[in-house]
Amino acid sequence: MGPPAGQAQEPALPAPTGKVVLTVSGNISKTNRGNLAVFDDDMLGALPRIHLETTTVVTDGVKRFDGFLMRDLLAYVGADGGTVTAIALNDYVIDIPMEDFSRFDVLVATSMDGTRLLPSDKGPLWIVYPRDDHQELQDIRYDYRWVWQLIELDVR
Ligand SMILES: Nc1nc2c(c(=O)[nH]1)N[C@H]1C(S)=C(S)[C@@H](COP(=O)(O)O)O[C@H]1N2
Ligand SMILES: [Mo]
Repeated sequence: MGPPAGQAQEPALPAPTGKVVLTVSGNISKTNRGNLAVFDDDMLGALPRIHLETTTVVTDGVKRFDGFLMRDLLAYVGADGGTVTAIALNDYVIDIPMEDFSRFDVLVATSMDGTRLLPSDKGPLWIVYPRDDHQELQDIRYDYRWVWQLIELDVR
């Protein structure tokens, strides 16, 4: 017998060589460590680079964020589901509907105003919504989803 229908193995992702900064788990078809997709800075840097400028509820004035689109990351790991659970270094956990990432250009930011985000201050990664471009996003429901110190995404 061949592999069960629908369980065809996708090509594996490259393996990280540096420190792992992001882990993607759950319903993904591309992996590089057991059932997980783990990323170091170089691997994240290979995703298309995007920037956006927006105010935030926790900083003053307009900030420039550089990073990659959440939907590009999710496509890269072959994510299939309705919800992404974002998990932070400080144990903050929140469910985000996957449709946010098709409806809006949601960024996973690696730097703010040209400086790499560090775990001591909102890093290594910060989920950033294009808040100033959409009135709908200027709402507490979305503020919850701006997870800083992001370290893991679980797709369900
Ligand atoms: N890692 C992490 N991200 C987080 C939070 C948190 O506690 N930890 N709080 C969330 C909430 S509840 C809101 S409203 C916004 C802004 O948080 P603050 O107003 O408590 O600073 O960040 C979100 N991102
Ligand atoms: Mo909040």
